[in-house]
Amino acid sequence: MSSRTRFRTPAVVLTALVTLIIGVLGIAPAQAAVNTNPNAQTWKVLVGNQTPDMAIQGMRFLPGEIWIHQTDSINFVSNSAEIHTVSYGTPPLPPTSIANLEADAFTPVGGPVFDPTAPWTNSGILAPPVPHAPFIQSYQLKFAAPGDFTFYCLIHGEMMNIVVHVMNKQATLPHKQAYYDWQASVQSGQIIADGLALEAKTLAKSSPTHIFVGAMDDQAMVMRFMPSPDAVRKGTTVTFDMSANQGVVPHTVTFTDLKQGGKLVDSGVLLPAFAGGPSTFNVTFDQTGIFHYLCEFHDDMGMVGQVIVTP
Ligand SMILES: [Cu+2]
Repeated sequence: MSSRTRFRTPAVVLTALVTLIIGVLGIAPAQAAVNTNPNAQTWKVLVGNQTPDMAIQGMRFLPGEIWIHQTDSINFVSNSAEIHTVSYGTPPLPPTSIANLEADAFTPVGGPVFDPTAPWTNSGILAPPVPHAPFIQSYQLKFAAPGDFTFYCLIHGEMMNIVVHVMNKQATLPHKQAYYDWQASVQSGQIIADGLALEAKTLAKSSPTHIFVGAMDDQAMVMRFMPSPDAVRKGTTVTFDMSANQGVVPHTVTFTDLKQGGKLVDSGVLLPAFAGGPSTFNVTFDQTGIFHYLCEFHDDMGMVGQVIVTP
């Protein structure tokens, strides 16, 4: 929780106060105040994006490349329900197990000023507020020295990266914030279109006995069971399949009202085969009814399904 407090700098409040005081005193917008600290700009970068129903999750920093002055700050703002980090240094690879995820991604490392000589800088988990979870909604980092630095998301790997070009104070920057905002909205649309195409492609490959558990390419994830709802005859075996995920993501198939052998049917954690699996889960429906299941990691994004079993 300390990280959450630490990165919530009072800069915005101070700026508001200064504006208010200037307003009260009737002083013209003070150039002098600007000149005393000409590089105190805070840039905004969105982390991830999503459709309103959360089915499509984008895995990009928006923008993915930014030019700032030294002593500027970047405020990385969570923009999706999927969790992300802002990370620099080693370990450079996405975690392949839940244990690694907790050890590396969840632990904030570093102070409010970026230190490129430190072995490892990490924001902790950026996500919407979740009760009792140590998630942060934004992460502000100040850049003291010039250089080119590539940050990435520890959860989604080096493909989700942002290159930060920190220029000296005299350099002319190529873009203003408005340009990055425009670029972010264009790219956000492209990522969502890609995710929707991936969902359609995955659905086209599916069948009543072959349900895909999510899908993922290099920039978008589909947080859905495809197809759902599904309908089969009693006695049918249905395979739940992780193979549409080209990146590491855990899902579960957890039934809430289908018991077999006295227990609710539950796949446990599924992973894509290249990440060690298990990547498939078979269920033989031996009773008629409507059975509901969910992914324990992503049900809050609407990753729930149902199977209708007829005689
Ligand atoms: Cu899931």
